[in-house]
Amino acid sequence: MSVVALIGLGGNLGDVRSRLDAAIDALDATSGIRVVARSRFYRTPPWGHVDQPDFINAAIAVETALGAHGLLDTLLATERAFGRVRDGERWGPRTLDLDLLAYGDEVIDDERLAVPHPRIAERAFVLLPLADIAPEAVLPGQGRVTDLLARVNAAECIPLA
Ligand code: A4P
Ligand code: MG
Repeated sequence: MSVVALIGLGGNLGDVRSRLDAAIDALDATSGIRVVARSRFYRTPPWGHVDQPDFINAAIAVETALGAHGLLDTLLATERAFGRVRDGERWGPRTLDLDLLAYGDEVIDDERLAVPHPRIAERAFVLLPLADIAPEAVLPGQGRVTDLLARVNAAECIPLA
């Protein structure tokens, strides 16, 4: 039994592109996870606290035999392995951020996990890479990726060569 999950990646400290590449490879090498699609990289202006460096964002689709919470644990462990230090500042600078955007068509909202990720519809830096890999995906409670993307301002998010 395998489920397709969508994962958002981002960071804005150090050599982010290399780190995102390495994180994607590490996830693909994890038992029970296979990367089946990856987006382009985008340079995106910081959302939330704007007084910090630009981010690089991407998205991947994986087929996974892990449950949603097991997959979240793997994402958190991968963040730690790639040097993420949690200093408690929400929306502050980070080396690697991995968000579970969607897990099949499941809706989960408990103390550890909210899926689909609750803020996708507001975020061009999530929707633009998602539209590369899953334009027709319908996020339960939010809508179709291309429809959501049409409603945000993505003009300042630049695909990298
Ligand atoms: N958690 C609950 N649901 C999820 C989920 N679907 N995916 C819990 C991942 N984690 C989830 O995460 C805190 C806890 O959320 C986790 O331990 C998990 O149990 P965190 O990554 O420490 O929180 P955060 O990232 O500081 O806060 P938040 O609200 O998740 O921030 P985001 O949404 O990750 O945003 N601007 C640009 N341009 N690009 C970016 O990538 N990222 C952020 C951070 C701000 N501005 C940005 C970007
Ligand atoms: Mg996060």
